[in-house]
Amino acid sequence: MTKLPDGFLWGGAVAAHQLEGGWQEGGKGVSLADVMTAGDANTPREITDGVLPGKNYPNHEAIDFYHHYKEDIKLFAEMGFKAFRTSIAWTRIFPNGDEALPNEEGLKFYDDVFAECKKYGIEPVITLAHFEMPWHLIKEYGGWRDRRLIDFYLRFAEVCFNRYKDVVKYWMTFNEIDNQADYNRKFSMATNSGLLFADDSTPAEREAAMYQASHYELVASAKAVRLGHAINPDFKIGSMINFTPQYPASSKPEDILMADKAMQKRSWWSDVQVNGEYPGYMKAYLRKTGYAPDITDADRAALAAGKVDYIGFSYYSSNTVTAKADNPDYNFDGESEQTANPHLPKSDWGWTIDPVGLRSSLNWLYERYRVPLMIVENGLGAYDKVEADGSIHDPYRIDYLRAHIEQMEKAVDEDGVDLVGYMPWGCIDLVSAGTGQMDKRYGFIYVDKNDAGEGTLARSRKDSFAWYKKVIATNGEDL
Ligand code: P53
Repeated sequence: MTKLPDGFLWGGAVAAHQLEGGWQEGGKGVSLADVMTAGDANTPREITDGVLPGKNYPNHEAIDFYHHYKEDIKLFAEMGFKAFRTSIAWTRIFPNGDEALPNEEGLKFYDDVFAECKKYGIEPVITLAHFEMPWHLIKEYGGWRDRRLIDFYLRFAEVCFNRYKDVVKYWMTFNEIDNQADYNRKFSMATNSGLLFADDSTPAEREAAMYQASHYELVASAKAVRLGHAINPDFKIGSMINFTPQYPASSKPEDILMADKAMQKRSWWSDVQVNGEYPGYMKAYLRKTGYAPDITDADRAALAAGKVDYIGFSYYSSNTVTAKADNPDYNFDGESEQTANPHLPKSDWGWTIDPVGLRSSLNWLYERYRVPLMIVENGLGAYDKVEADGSIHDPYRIDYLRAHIEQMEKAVDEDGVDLVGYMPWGCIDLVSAGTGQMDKRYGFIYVDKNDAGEGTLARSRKDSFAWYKKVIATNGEDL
């Protein structure tokens, strides 16, 4: 018997805007991702006011999965994928977001993608909103500041649930809904919630807007869960969070409390999605800060009636925090309390590498929520070198994934965690969400395109391709 259950969903994960390209094909509308420029490890991406001449928008073409999906899914099948996580670009289905009727050509594209998966017995795992809401909803409504977004989102969800009810079973409502805990990072506020702020906005303004937007998203998510179950009772509809454990920097009680408070600041979204109500600590926080988002009794009833079936989460790294004298309330803003962890190496982009943290995370999540878990992102962004003969040796990627899979298996085998699947991020090279780079690569499959946008888009197998194929074939026994 293997350490992992039969039917374990080995696969890989991507998101529509980061690989599809075809930004103006098939009647697609302009999305937030279409107005995000390329940055790099030190330069943040810019969100421009519409598509401006002379700017580099890497998601417009991405890796052109729109025209290469058959070839790419065939390669996933060659590795033995049982599952493929992608998202549905909202703007292919509702180009502006507030139309009454969907765009048939957009729906047809995903019919074709999912049929291609099914041909190889690959289960599609689908995120509805992954960092790419219609630009029109941001310009005209201010994004998720506006309660009307709930109904626009539900229309989108309903159309997708009905159209794909016989081919898609696993759904997630919003990608990394907890990322907006970072309300000082303009980028997360835009990608999560379509919130744009003036340069002179204050942290309190941003945080208040974030709680309002998050609340509407949580109501939309809960209503989508209910709607989905009514359309097909076999659907499994999950939340999706970016799980980044917050460690105390020392055994000092104040540091431990700071770490607990930091965890709360990131965990309240999944608390609401799993338990159907706001946790006590968040009610207290909103009361004390006076942010007072618009929350109605009907909203509370909707939250209670739409609990998720499972938790999908990404895991890349851990953070470490320290209590500070000038922060007596232990208020975590995502940045100020962070400190280096001397025990952990870092990636070229400064992300800590912490495989044991994945085992702790699986335990923490399962103890707290007692619902099935799915790892829907994990991986190492790295520079790859193509050798003269075209081969790509990526032992660093294999080492990272092996170490994480080892810990994942211990969590299942020794700790009894109910884990459904493992879908490492960027199974084929794609545009980085955070930096817009192509050269921050995660893939088992190399794509010939660089940060400047040059390249043939040809696909080739890295060393990690054969390695992952063997891992899947042995259900994780031969690492
Ligand atoms: P990139 C920040 C921190 C952790 C995960 O990230 C994040 C982000 C957003 O940048 O996003 C997730 O491409 C996300 C994917 C993203 C992936 O992690 O910045 O769900 O869309 O590509 C990796 O290296």
